Amino acid sequence: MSDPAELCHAILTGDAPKAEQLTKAALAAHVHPAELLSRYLIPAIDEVGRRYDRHDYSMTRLMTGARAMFASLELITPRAELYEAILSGDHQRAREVTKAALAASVAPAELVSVYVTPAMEEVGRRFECNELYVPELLIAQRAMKAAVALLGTAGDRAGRVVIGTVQGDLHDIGKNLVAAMLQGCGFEVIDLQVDVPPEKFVAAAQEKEGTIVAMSALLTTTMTMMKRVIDALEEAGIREKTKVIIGGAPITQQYCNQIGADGYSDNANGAVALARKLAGART
Ligand code: B12
Repeated sequence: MSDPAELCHAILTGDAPKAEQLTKAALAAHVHPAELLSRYLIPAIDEVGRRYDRHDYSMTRLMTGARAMFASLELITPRAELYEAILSGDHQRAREVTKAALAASVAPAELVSVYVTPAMEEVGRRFECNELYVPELLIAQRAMKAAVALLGTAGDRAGRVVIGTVQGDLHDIGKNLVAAMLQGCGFEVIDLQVDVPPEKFVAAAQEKEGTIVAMSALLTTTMTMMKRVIDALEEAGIREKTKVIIGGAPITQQYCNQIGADGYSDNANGAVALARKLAGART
């Protein structure tokens, strides 16, 4: 990755194509848009202004500096807005901004990992600190779903994943993020939603050989259902051909080993890496 600090230089020298290229590289490397804005774009354009005031820069150089800054800003703004739209539960805005980002060829996986997931993690954090309550949580989730619904799937399927929150458990924010991320990375995702009994996981896995079963659990009382699902896959005679990945706040690698699952991750990016590895996919 190029150093985002070079972005300052591109703006100071009025090199718009370079500013665009560096911004794209920084966003792809998950540098947060707010950081790009506050650490690079604003200081650079301030400096251009100062040089103009000191008569070091001509009006033409001021204008080319501004053009380079706008080339970068145009790439940053709509996506940063997605984070804000989800956080504030504005589902119409979330949809509009996602459409605009997709039209500008932003990769769906990048939208999910850099904007949607951090926004929902922040929602979860605020909920826990009583900074927001269940209605706001659900409204934010609706905004997230509005954005994710537009992402579709990439052309070639990287593999098939059946995902759900285990029986007795209604938490679905993390599960939805994992599903969205997998979908954004080209997997065919069958979402069984929440409170999913073992036989439903088995039936969905039986539909196609090589399916990955992905389970989410947020309660210590429901995480034991994961083992029940693995046993049910065994009983149905499809465990060998069915990979199992698990996650959720109380889950650990140790628990994964203990119940004989094939992989665990504590985040949505990790879920994709696991699924790719297990599907032997090259995406
Ligand atoms: C939001 C929330 C709720 C919401 C859920 C809304 C919804 N639609 O999901 C509501 C209000 C409904 C709720 C209800 C309850 N909740 Co609650 N809830 C939470 C809270 C605050 C945040 C969870 C969340 O969404 N986090 C944000 C997401 C992004 O993180 P995540 O789910 O962990 O997912 C990430 C990773 O874990 C991973 N991941 C997740 N799934 C998967 C799957 C795979 C395959 C992989 C690889 C990775 C992966 O990737 C995700 C993205 O990064 C947690 C506290 C916490 N910190 O976890 C409590 C918490 C989970 N809840 C708790 C409890 C007790 C309950 C209730 C029993 C409360 C009650 N008395 O009624 C009920 C249970 C209802 C039920 N039967 O399920 C406890 C659980 C305690 C325990 N150890 O069992 C917690 C930990 C709160 C606490 N500190 O006590 N809850």
